[in-house]
Order: sequence, then structure tokens, then C-alpha cells
Amino acid sequence: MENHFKTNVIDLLKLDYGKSIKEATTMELYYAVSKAAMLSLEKEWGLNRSNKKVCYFSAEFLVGRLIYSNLLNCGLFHPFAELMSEHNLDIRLFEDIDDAALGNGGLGRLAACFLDSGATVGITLNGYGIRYKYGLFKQYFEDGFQKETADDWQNFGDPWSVRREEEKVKIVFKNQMVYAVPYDTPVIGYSKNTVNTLRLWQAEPLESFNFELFNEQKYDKAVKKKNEAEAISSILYPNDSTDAGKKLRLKQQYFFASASLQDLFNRYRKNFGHDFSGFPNEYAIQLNDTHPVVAIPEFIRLLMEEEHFTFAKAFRLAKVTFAYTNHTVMAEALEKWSISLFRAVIPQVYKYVVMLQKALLKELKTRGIADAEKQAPFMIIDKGLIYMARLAVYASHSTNGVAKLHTEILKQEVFKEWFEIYPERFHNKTNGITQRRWLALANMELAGFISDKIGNAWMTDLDKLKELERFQEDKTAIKQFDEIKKIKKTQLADYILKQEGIQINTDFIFDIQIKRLHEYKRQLLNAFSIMDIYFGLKEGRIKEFYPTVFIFGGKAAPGYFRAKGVIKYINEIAKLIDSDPQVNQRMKVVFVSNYNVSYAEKLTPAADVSEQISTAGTEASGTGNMKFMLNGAVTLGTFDGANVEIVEQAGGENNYIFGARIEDIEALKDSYDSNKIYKKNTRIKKVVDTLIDGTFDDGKTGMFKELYEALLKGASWHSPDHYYLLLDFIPYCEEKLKVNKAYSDTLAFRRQCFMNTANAGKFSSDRTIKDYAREVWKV
Ligand code: GPQ
Repeated sequence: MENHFKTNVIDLLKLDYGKSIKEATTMELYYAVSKAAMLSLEKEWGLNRSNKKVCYFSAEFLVGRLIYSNLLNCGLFHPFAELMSEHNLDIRLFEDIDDAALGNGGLGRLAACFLDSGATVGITLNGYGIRYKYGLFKQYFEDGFQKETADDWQNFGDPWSVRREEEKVKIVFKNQMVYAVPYDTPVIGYSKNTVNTLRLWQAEPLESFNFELFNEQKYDKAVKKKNEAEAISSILYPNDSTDAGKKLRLKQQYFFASASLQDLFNRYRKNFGHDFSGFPNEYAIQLNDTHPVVAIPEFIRLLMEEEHFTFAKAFRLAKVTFAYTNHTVMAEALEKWSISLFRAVIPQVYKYVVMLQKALLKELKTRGIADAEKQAPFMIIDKGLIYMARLAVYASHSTNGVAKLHTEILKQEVFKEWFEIYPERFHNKTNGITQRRWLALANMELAGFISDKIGNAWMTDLDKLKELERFQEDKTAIKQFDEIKKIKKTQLADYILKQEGIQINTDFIFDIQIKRLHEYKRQLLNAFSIMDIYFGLKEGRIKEFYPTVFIFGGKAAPGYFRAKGVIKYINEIAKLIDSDPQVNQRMKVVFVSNYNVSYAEKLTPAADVSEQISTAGTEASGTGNMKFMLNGAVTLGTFDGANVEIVEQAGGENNYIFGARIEDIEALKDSYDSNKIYKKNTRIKKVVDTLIDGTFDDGKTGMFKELYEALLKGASWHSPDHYYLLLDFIPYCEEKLKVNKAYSDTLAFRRQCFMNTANAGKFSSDRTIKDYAREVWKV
């Protein structure tokens, strides 16, 4: 097989391009290597397994670059590396191939990690989503401002997918009918244990163009339907954790939900005819947040209209089939559709939402929840809106949060009343990450070190990392570990130089915050702390300071004015520090451009300090935090999301936790006064004032003033400083200096990092998937 692989690459190049390896372009080689790997799956892919199949419905799959992980999982990485070296080629040449960025951030990346784990642990877990023509926009900076360009990822071809023309289905909207055409990508488990499928739907017109209109020379009209159809799968909405309530978005959701269900129904009928009572024994459907929740009324509709089910029976089947994962407690992300919009797009489905609402009211009454006030938190339809999260809790058997703390908030606040009537439906499934991509591939040096010490069983059993603990007092081992970090820092520095044209000193501490730009994630707080250090150094208030580079990466939604203001502010700080000889040998700020999965694979292994500083109670889980931990960074963070569990595993003594906890915020929130803090504390005032005192220039956009006012005046939709930056400011700065100090004792600090790696076992998505399999999907 391995030998076949090499000759297949060569044959494919000849066949498709008439070229030898030497003559082939990177893209041609990419194509040939990918296709040769696909050929090796012939036996495994598409095996009809008789076990229960789990369908992961998600609007986002942030798979990143597939070629290296697929080669690894196919067991072809070695022959590939050999082939490259035989021809004097660098195995990294495919880094020129863009990521498939069919997701925004954590939610989409989680879906991708889950697919990897599902196939590796050997369950049938297939992904269903949308084949966006354009993924998440590409980001670049112009004078420190974020600019966006389209992500035309298919420009590089898509050798990993196969179009399944014969399995297309029709999707009906009120004023439109389109095809959903599936493109299948193999999801390859480690060692090809199992090969599952990621099925992404592409929207296409029923006919390419209208010949009659064409003959009448009405060319625009002739292609109008085509364009309107293709629009449905044209672009990924770039808003992370916010609900824009747009018509096209609802179309997208219904499009892939209905297509996926029709697909499952077609398959089911082939095997079992029209007796759908056994459907839940064959399929479990996991809804990734509310984006695919419209699948529930659609499921009921299909059963009633095509299989002549009664509502009661269809509803019962839906509940057994569906499970729902919630990924945020923030109100602005919990999707609500206006009834009028919903009916304007999919009137045929609305009917079934109304039936669900009626059934709900009836059930509430039998439970003695009769008056309007008590019913309010349950209402699926209320005051012109449809509440998708409530629909999901009501018409499924399982609702889960993504970290312990998050699940507690769901039970006690967001879905409090639901939890009271259905306690058995709620449970926690702490997120995880795949160690194949985030350690084996992203950090081969550390992976090699670990396997050297404890063997390579950790590749499929991450708890094995615990065995590293016996080396914690072994100075040679810790020094090796330190050396590896140095290598990763050097590699990152080289890459940043190449990508950004910015030089960084690898002797500096690498302090990294990479994630979507969001007020609740508080990149602005990080920026403030950097300004405080800047002033502290200049004033002589801070005497000892280990040189540090503060690295940021992340995209702001194009319409998110404040988030863009924060990017500009950080870029201004970078400029200020660079041009100040008094400090520029001791600190540096870099905002890398176009942060994505592949960039994360370079940044994460190089971090000394992982910044996880969201306001307590706002970050559902986080998964970047786990990637840093696994790669041996200490967490500088709040008691939020999965940080809590990271500290639980790796120990408070090996991490740096600061700031208000949920209870603290709860207790003071009614009397919170950011102005008082601002006026009283001169350090805080000095830093915050840089937003308005002319220290920085925002190019007359008013961005900085607006940030200032958000902190001190609030806005029509929120109170001043509603993410408590000023509250946590001083504790954060103190903790940051504590990490800084700890770093100067290299060995002791590296031991802390080492203990994080050794205790990261829990955060394998293999564990998460097994938990879902056992407790939710029953497979
Ligand atoms: N998350 Cl609701 C997203 O990335 N996008 C979203 O639209 C929503 C949530 C994240 C969440 O913010 C993180 O805390 C989680 O770790 C991640 O989902 C995966 O659960």
C-alpha cells in the first residue's frame, strides 16, 4: 500500500498533467498526493456498517488544512516524507495551500475535532453541513485597521471531496426550489480505524439557465434563477456568537437541515421500507447549537406528510432522535426568528412549529404551569418570535453544555425553568481537542519527546500523558522540554517574519492571545495591561521585568465596530512601543494577520503563556485554552469555562488565575461603578485615557472614543463596562507580573508548563466523543 502510494502520486501526475514530480507545480502535486491518499481508502471508505450512525448537523466545520492530517491518519506520512526528500522537496510545501475555513471559530473547530475523534475511536459519526463557496473572510491590516477579502478556498481545488450527483435532493422554499448536491469528504480515523464522511451540501439551480429567455436574448433573466440558487451556499456568515436574523441565513439553515434529513430518510427507506418506528435505532442526530434546529419541525413534517405519521408519534420519534448542544449563554447568540420572516421563507414548516407550541402549552398545563407569566420562559412562539433554543430543549431528549461551569449556568439560569421540569435532559460534555492535529502534527518535536519517554499510546489514549509526571523532577527531561519550546518559538518567529515582516526575539516570553475578537473575551483588557506595563517601565514603577512579546491573533466580524476598534488600538500600541527606545528592548506587541487553524498550529506550540481572560461566566468553554495546555503553556486566565477544569487537572500552582468569579460579579453587579474605579485609580485612569488623550490616532473613525464611552458611559443596550474590565484590571496586571517573575526561574517555570502537558489527558476530544456516545447517542 505504501509503495502504491508513491507510484500512484507519480502516475497521477503523468495522467492528469503530463508532468513528472520535478515539473509539477505545488498545486498539481497537492492534487496528486491527495488523490493518491484517497485511493488508499478504497476499502475502508463507504463500508456499510450496520451499527447506529450518529449525524452531526453543523453550519460550520472548520477543518483547516486536510492534507497533513489525512496523510498522518492514513499512515502515509512517512512514505510522503520519503517521496518529498527523494526529490529534494520540503514537506512543508503544502503550507501554500489555503485552509478550508468553513467556520468562524471554536464551534466550527470543535465539530472538526469531533469528526477526527469519532473516526478514531471507531464510531460512525458523519458530519452534515454546507459547502460554502466562500469561507470566512481573509484578514489583512491597512494602517492598523482590519480589512477583509473573500476566501475563495476552492481556488486550490478540492481534491478531498467527491461530488455525489445521484444523491442530490430538492429543497423547497416559498418562492424558490433548488437542488442540494452532496460533496463527500472522507473523515479518516487514526490508522484508518474507521473512515466516516463529512457531507457538505451545495445549492444549485434545477436548470442551469432558461433557454427560452436565453433565446429571447434576455441573458440576465436567463441566469437569474441560477444565481439565486447558488447564493444559498455562497458564503459563511462571519458573525461568531451573534444572531443576525437574516433571511439568507434561515435559508441556509433549512437548506442543509432538510437536505440531510431527506438523505437519511432515503437511506432508511432503502433498508427498512416505510416502518419508521425503528429510525432512532439507526440514527442519532446531534444539533450543533441552534443553527440546525429547524431540522426538528422539518423531521416532524416529513414523517407526517410523507410517512403519514400522527403528530404525537412524529414528535415522540423526534425526541428520541435529536440531541442539542448549547455553546453560549449570551442572549445575542440564542437564535430567534421573526414569524413573518420564517413564514416568508418556509411556510410549510411553520405549521409544525405551531403544533409544537400547542403541545408545549398542553403539557405545561398538565404540569400546573398555567399562567402567562410562568409560561413565558418556555414559549417557543412568543410576541412574533420563534425561540429556537427552547424548541430544541423541548423536542429533543438531551441538552448539554460544553464545560462544567457552563452547564451549571444553563441549568441555573438560561434554562432554569426547563431544568426544573426536565432535569434528566440536562448534562455536561466538556469540550476537547484532537491530539493528532494539535500535538502529533503541530508539535512533532514535543510528540517525539513524549513518545520517547512514555511510548506513543497517547496518540489514541491521551490520559497516558499522566505518566510524564514521573519526570517532573528530572532536570534533564525538563531541559529537553525547554529546548523544544525554544525550537517552536524559533519556528514561529521565522514564520512571523515571513508572513508579517516583523522580527521577534525568541529569548522573550511568548504571551499569546488568539481567538475571535469579542468584547467578552477582553482583548482590550490585555491591551490595557500592556499599556500599564509600558508606563510602569517608563516610570520606573516596574523594576524587574522579563522581556515579553505579546502576540495577538483573531478576526473581528466585519460589522463589529468595537472589535475592529480594539484591533486598531492594539496595532497602535505595537507602533508606540516599537518606536520607544526606552522600552522596545523589553517588550513588543504583534498582531498577526489572518489568524486561522494553520496559524494556530504554529502559534500554540510556541506559547509560554496562554491568555484566557474572558469575564467569568461568559466563555462557554474555550478550546484554544486546551491546545495551549497540551503544548505546555501556563494559563493566565479567569475562572471561566474550561479554565476551571484545566486548573482542576493541572493544579493551581501551575497556572495563574485571577479576577472576579461568577459569585463575585453576581454580588456586586447592581452597584458596579466603573467610573469610580477609573477616577480613584491613577494607573487605570492613565491607561484608559490613552483612548482619548491623543496618545493614539484612530484615523478620525471615532473608534477609540467609542471604546472609552462603552467603559464609562455605557450605551443604549448596556451599562458601563459590562464585561468588568476595570474591575479585573489590577488583579490581572498583578498576576501578569507574577507569571513574568516566575519565568526567570527557567527550570521551575518549565516544570509548570510540563505539568500542564502531563495533565491534559482529559481534554482529548476522544474522551468527549466517548462521553457523548455512551450517554447521549447510546452507541
Ligand atoms: N462558540 Cl454560540 C462559537 O465559536 N461560535 C458560536 O456561535 C457560539 C459559541 C464557541 C464558544 O464561544 C466557546 O466557548 C466554545 O469553546 C466553542 O463554541 C465550542 O463549544
